[in-house]
Amino acid sequence: MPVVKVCFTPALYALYSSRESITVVVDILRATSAMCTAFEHGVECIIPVSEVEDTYFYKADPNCILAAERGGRIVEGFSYGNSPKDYMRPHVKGKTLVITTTNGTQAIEIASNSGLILIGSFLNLSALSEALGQLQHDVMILCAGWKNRFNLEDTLFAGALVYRLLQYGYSYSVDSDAAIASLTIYKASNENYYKFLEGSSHRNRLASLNLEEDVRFCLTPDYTRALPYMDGHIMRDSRFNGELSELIVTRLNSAELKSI
Ligand code: 3SL
Repeated sequence: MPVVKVCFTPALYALYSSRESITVVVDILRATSAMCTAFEHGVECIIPVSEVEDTYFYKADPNCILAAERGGRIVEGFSYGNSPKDYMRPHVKGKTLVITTTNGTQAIEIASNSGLILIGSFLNLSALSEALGQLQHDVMILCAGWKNRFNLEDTLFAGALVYRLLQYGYSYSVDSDAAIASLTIYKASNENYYKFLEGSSHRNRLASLNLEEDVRFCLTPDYTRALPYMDGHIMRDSRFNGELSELIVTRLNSAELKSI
Protein backbone atom coordinates (compact mmCIF):
# COMPACT_ATOMS: atom_id res chain seq x y z
CA MET A 1 0.00 0.00 0.00
CA PRO A 2 1.56 3.36 -0.99
CA VAL A 3 2.22 5.90 1.75
CA VAL A 4 1.54 9.64 1.68
CA LYS A 5 3.77 11.88 3.78
CA VAL A 6 3.75 15.61 4.41
CA CYS A 7 6.78 17.85 4.81
CA PHE A 8 5.74 21.12 6.45
CA THR A 9 8.60 23.29 5.18
CA PRO A 10 11.50 23.03 2.73
CA ALA A 11 13.86 23.26 5.74
CA LEU A 12 12.68 19.77 6.76
CA TYR A 13 12.97 18.34 3.27
CA ALA A 14 16.27 16.53 3.88
CA LEU A 15 14.53 14.46 6.57
CA TYR A 16 11.88 13.22 4.15
CA SER A 17 13.49 13.33 0.76
CA SER A 18 13.43 10.15 -1.26
CA ARG A 19 14.32 9.52 -4.84
CA GLU A 20 11.71 6.81 -4.86
CA SER A 21 8.80 9.10 -4.01
CA ILE A 22 6.66 11.38 -6.05
CA THR A 23 6.98 14.87 -4.57
CA VAL A 24 3.97 17.15 -4.83
CA VAL A 25 5.16 20.74 -4.43
CA VAL A 26 2.54 23.08 -2.99
CA ASP A 27 2.52 26.85 -2.62
CA ILE A 28 -1.17 27.69 -2.42
CA LEU A 29 -0.63 31.45 -2.03
CA ARG A 30 0.24 31.79 -4.80
CA ALA A 31 2.99 30.19 -6.87
CA THR A 32 1.59 26.74 -7.62
CA SER A 33 -1.90 28.21 -8.06
CA ALA A 34 -0.54 30.68 -10.61
CA MET A 35 1.23 27.84 -12.44
CA CYS A 36 -1.94 25.73 -12.68
CA THR A 37 -3.86 28.79 -13.90
CA ALA A 38 -1.23 29.54 -16.54
CA PHE A 39 -1.54 26.03 -17.97
CA GLU A 40 -5.31 26.29 -17.95
CA HIS A 41 -4.99 29.39 -20.10
CA GLY A 42 -2.67 27.76 -22.61
CA VAL A 43 0.88 28.47 -21.47
CA GLU A 44 3.04 25.94 -23.31
CA CYS A 45 5.55 25.31 -20.52
CA ILE A 46 6.99 26.92 -17.40
CA ILE A 47 10.61 27.32 -16.36
CA PRO A 48 10.75 27.91 -12.60
CA VAL A 49 14.00 29.54 -11.49
CA SER A 50 15.33 30.40 -8.04
CA GLU A 51 16.84 33.84 -8.56
CA VAL A 52 15.59 36.96 -10.32
CA GLU A 53 18.86 37.07 -12.30
CA ASP A 54 18.19 33.56 -13.66
CA THR A 55 15.31 34.96 -15.72
CA TYR A 56 17.63 37.32 -17.65
CA PHE A 57 18.97 34.45 -19.72
CA TYR A 58 15.56 34.24 -21.43
CA LYS A 59 15.11 37.99 -21.94
CA ALA A 60 15.82 38.00 -25.66
CA ASP A 61 13.43 35.14 -26.46
CA PRO A 62 10.17 36.63 -27.79
CA ASN A 63 8.28 33.48 -26.86
CA CYS A 64 9.13 33.87 -23.17
CA ILE A 65 7.17 35.78 -20.55
CA LEU A 66 9.39 36.72 -17.63
CA ALA A 67 7.83 36.92 -14.17
CA ALA A 68 9.33 37.74 -10.79
CA GLU A 69 7.77 38.12 -7.36
CA ARG A 70 9.37 38.89 -4.01
CA GLY A 71 7.45 39.47 -0.81
CA GLY A 72 4.14 39.39 -2.68
CA ARG A 73 5.09 42.21 -5.06
CA ILE A 74 6.09 42.20 -8.71
CA VAL A 75 9.84 42.82 -8.84
CA GLU A 76 10.73 46.20 -10.32
CA GLY A 77 11.36 46.01 -14.05
CA PHE A 78 8.99 43.05 -14.57
CA SER A 79 5.43 43.19 -15.92
CA TYR A 80 4.38 39.83 -14.51
CA GLY A 81 4.40 38.48 -10.98
CA ASN A 82 2.68 35.71 -9.15
CA SER A 83 -0.98 36.60 -9.46
CA PRO A 84 -3.07 33.92 -11.19
CA LYS A 85 -4.89 36.84 -12.87
CA ASP A 86 -1.69 37.70 -14.76
CA TYR A 87 -2.06 34.41 -16.62
CA MET A 88 -5.74 34.54 -17.48
CA ARG A 89 -5.04 36.69 -20.53
CA PRO A 90 -5.27 35.24 -24.05
CA HIS A 91 -1.79 36.34 -25.08
CA VAL A 92 -0.15 33.84 -22.69
CA LYS A 93 -1.27 31.03 -25.01
CA GLY A 94 1.66 29.10 -26.47
CA LYS A 95 4.22 31.04 -24.42
CA THR A 96 6.97 29.85 -22.11
CA LEU A 97 6.63 31.34 -18.65
CA VAL A 98 9.94 31.87 -16.85
CA ILE A 99 9.13 32.58 -13.22
CA THR A 100 10.81 33.14 -9.90
CA THR A 101 8.88 33.52 -6.62
CA THR A 102 9.77 33.94 -2.96
CA ASN A 103 9.11 30.36 -1.85
CA GLY A 104 7.37 28.28 -4.52
CA THR A 105 10.10 28.12 -7.12
CA GLN A 106 12.69 27.53 -4.38
CA ALA A 107 10.70 24.53 -3.15
CA ILE A 108 10.64 23.09 -6.67
CA GLU A 109 14.41 23.51 -6.85
CA ILE A 110 14.90 21.82 -3.46
CA ALA A 111 12.80 18.84 -4.58
CA SER A 112 14.72 18.37 -7.81
CA ASN A 113 16.31 15.11 -6.59
CA SER A 114 12.98 13.33 -6.17
CA GLY A 115 11.69 10.67 -8.54
CA LEU A 116 9.02 12.89 -9.99
CA ILE A 117 7.74 16.36 -9.10
CA LEU A 118 4.07 17.22 -9.53
CA ILE A 119 2.54 20.62 -8.85
CA GLY A 120 -0.45 20.84 -6.52
CA SER A 121 -3.02 23.48 -5.67
CA PHE A 122 -6.69 23.59 -4.76
CA LEU A 123 -7.24 24.57 -8.39
CA ASN A 124 -6.21 21.10 -9.61
CA LEU A 125 -7.03 19.07 -6.49
CA SER A 126 -9.25 16.45 -8.15
CA ALA A 127 -7.03 16.00 -11.21
CA LEU A 128 -4.02 15.53 -8.94
CA SER A 129 -5.76 13.13 -6.55
CA GLU A 130 -7.03 11.02 -9.43
CA ALA A 131 -3.57 10.88 -11.01
CA LEU A 132 -1.95 9.81 -7.73
CA GLY A 133 -4.74 7.28 -7.26
CA GLN A 134 -3.79 5.74 -10.57
CA LEU A 135 -0.03 5.96 -10.05
CA GLN A 136 -0.17 4.07 -6.71
CA HIS A 137 3.24 5.28 -5.66
CA ASP A 138 4.63 6.74 -2.40
CA VAL A 139 3.97 10.48 -2.24
CA MET A 140 5.55 13.29 -0.30
CA ILE A 141 3.67 16.58 -0.18
CA LEU A 142 6.21 19.38 0.15
CA CYS A 143 4.72 22.58 1.55
CA ALA A 144 6.65 25.63 0.34
CA GLY A 145 5.76 27.54 3.52
CA TRP A 146 7.07 31.04 4.00
CA LYS A 147 10.84 31.46 4.12
CA ASN A 148 11.21 27.98 5.57
CA ARG A 149 8.48 28.52 8.14
CA PHE A 150 5.29 26.51 8.48
CA ASN A 151 2.18 28.02 6.95
CA LEU A 152 -1.45 27.16 7.32
CA GLU A 153 -2.65 27.28 3.72
CA ASP A 154 -0.15 24.77 2.34
CA THR A 155 -0.79 22.43 5.28
CA LEU A 156 -4.55 22.79 4.79
CA PHE A 157 -4.14 21.76 1.18
CA ALA A 158 -1.86 18.87 2.18
CA GLY A 159 -4.65 17.67 4.45
CA ALA A 160 -7.22 17.93 1.65
CA LEU A 161 -5.01 15.82 -0.60
CA VAL A 162 -4.24 13.28 2.15
CA TYR A 163 -7.98 13.03 2.84
CA ARG A 164 -8.72 12.18 -0.78
CA LEU A 165 -5.91 9.65 -1.02
CA LEU A 166 -7.18 7.88 2.11
CA GLN A 167 -10.94 8.19 1.63
CA TYR A 168 -11.67 8.08 -2.08
CA GLY A 169 -10.73 4.44 -2.60
CA TYR A 170 -7.18 5.25 -3.74
CA SER A 171 -5.67 2.82 -1.20
CA TYR A 172 -3.05 5.11 0.35
CA SER A 173 -1.99 5.00 3.98
CA VAL A 174 -0.28 7.41 6.39
CA ASP A 175 2.52 6.59 8.79
CA SER A 176 3.55 10.00 10.07
CA ASP A 177 2.27 12.59 12.52
CA ALA A 178 2.71 15.36 9.93
CA ALA A 179 0.19 13.69 7.60
CA ILE A 180 -2.22 13.12 10.50
CA ALA A 181 -1.84 16.76 11.62
CA SER A 182 -2.56 18.02 8.08
CA LEU A 183 -5.64 15.86 7.93
CA THR A 184 -6.82 17.22 11.28
CA ILE A 185 -6.34 20.80 10.07
CA TYR A 186 -8.24 20.07 6.86
CA LYS A 187 -11.15 18.49 8.74
CA ALA A 188 -11.26 21.45 11.15
CA SER A 189 -11.72 23.82 8.20
CA ASN A 190 -15.06 22.24 7.21
CA GLU A 191 -13.92 23.14 3.69
CA ASN A 192 -14.55 26.82 4.40
CA TYR A 193 -10.95 27.57 3.51
CA TYR A 194 -11.16 31.35 3.25
CA LYS A 195 -12.69 31.72 6.70
CA PHE A 196 -10.37 29.14 8.21
CA LEU A 197 -7.36 31.16 7.07
CA GLU A 198 -8.73 34.38 8.56
CA GLY A 199 -5.90 34.93 11.02
CA SER A 200 -3.15 33.38 8.91
CA SER A 201 -0.04 35.35 8.13
CA HIS A 202 0.00 35.08 4.36
CA ARG A 203 -3.69 35.75 3.88
CA ASN A 204 -3.14 38.93 5.88
CA ARG A 205 0.08 39.79 4.06
CA LEU A 206 -1.73 39.54 0.72
CA ALA A 207 -4.72 41.47 2.08
CA SER A 208 -2.39 44.33 3.00
CA LEU A 209 -1.31 44.37 -0.67
CA ASN A 210 -4.97 44.45 -1.84
CA LEU A 211 -4.69 40.90 -3.11
CA GLU A 212 -7.60 39.29 -1.26
CA GLU A 213 -9.27 38.45 -4.54
CA ASP A 214 -6.22 36.32 -5.38
CA VAL A 215 -6.53 34.56 -2.02
CA ARG A 216 -10.18 33.68 -2.70
CA PHE A 217 -9.35 32.45 -6.18
CA CYS A 218 -6.44 30.28 -5.01
CA LEU A 219 -8.78 28.52 -2.58
CA THR A 220 -11.20 27.46 -5.32
CA PRO A 221 -11.21 23.70 -5.81
CA ASP A 222 -11.02 22.22 -9.29
CA TYR A 223 -10.72 25.26 -11.50
CA THR A 224 -8.62 23.18 -13.87
CA ARG A 225 -7.68 19.64 -14.87
CA ALA A 226 -4.09 20.78 -15.45
CA LEU A 227 -1.53 18.41 -14.01
CA PRO A 228 1.86 20.07 -14.11
CA TYR A 229 5.01 17.99 -13.68
CA MET A 230 8.73 18.65 -13.95
CA ASP A 231 10.49 17.25 -16.97
CA GLY A 232 14.10 18.11 -16.11
CA HIS A 233 14.08 21.87 -15.48
CA ILE A 234 10.94 22.43 -17.55
CA MET A 235 7.41 22.19 -16.19
CA ARG A 236 4.84 20.71 -18.54
CA ASP A 237 1.17 19.93 -18.28
CA SER A 238 0.12 16.32 -18.49
CA ARG A 239 -3.61 15.80 -18.56
CA PHE A 240 -2.84 12.27 -17.50
CA ASN A 241 -3.21 10.63 -20.86
CA GLY A 242 -0.76 7.91 -19.96
CA GLU A 243 2.27 10.10 -20.49
CA LEU A 244 2.76 10.71 -16.79
CA SER A 245 2.66 7.08 -15.78
CA GLU A 246 5.22 6.27 -18.46
CA LEU A 247 7.39 9.06 -17.18
CA ILE A 248 7.29 7.87 -13.61
CA VAL A 249 8.00 4.28 -14.51
CA THR A 250 11.00 5.40 -16.55
CA ARG A 251 12.29 7.82 -13.93
CA LEU A 252 11.76 5.67 -10.86
CA ASN A 253 13.18 2.57 -12.46
CA SER A 254 16.11 4.23 -14.15
CA ALA A 255 19.52 2.81 -13.36
CA GLU A 256 20.71 6.31 -12.67
CA LEU A 257 18.24 6.85 -9.84
CA LYS A 258 18.72 3.37 -8.39
CA SER A 259 22.48 3.67 -8.26
CA ILE A 260 22.53 6.96 -6.30
O1 3SL B 1 6.25 32.49 -1.96
C1 3SL B 1 5.87 32.41 -3.12
O2 3SL B 1 6.40 31.69 -3.95
C2 3SL B 1 4.73 33.28 -3.49
O3 3SL B 1 3.67 32.49 -3.88
C3 3SL B 1 4.41 34.30 -2.47
S1 3SL B 1 3.20 35.45 -2.92
O4 3SL B 1 1.89 34.87 -2.78
O5 3SL B 1 3.41 35.89 -4.27
O6 3SL B 1 3.32 36.55 -1.98
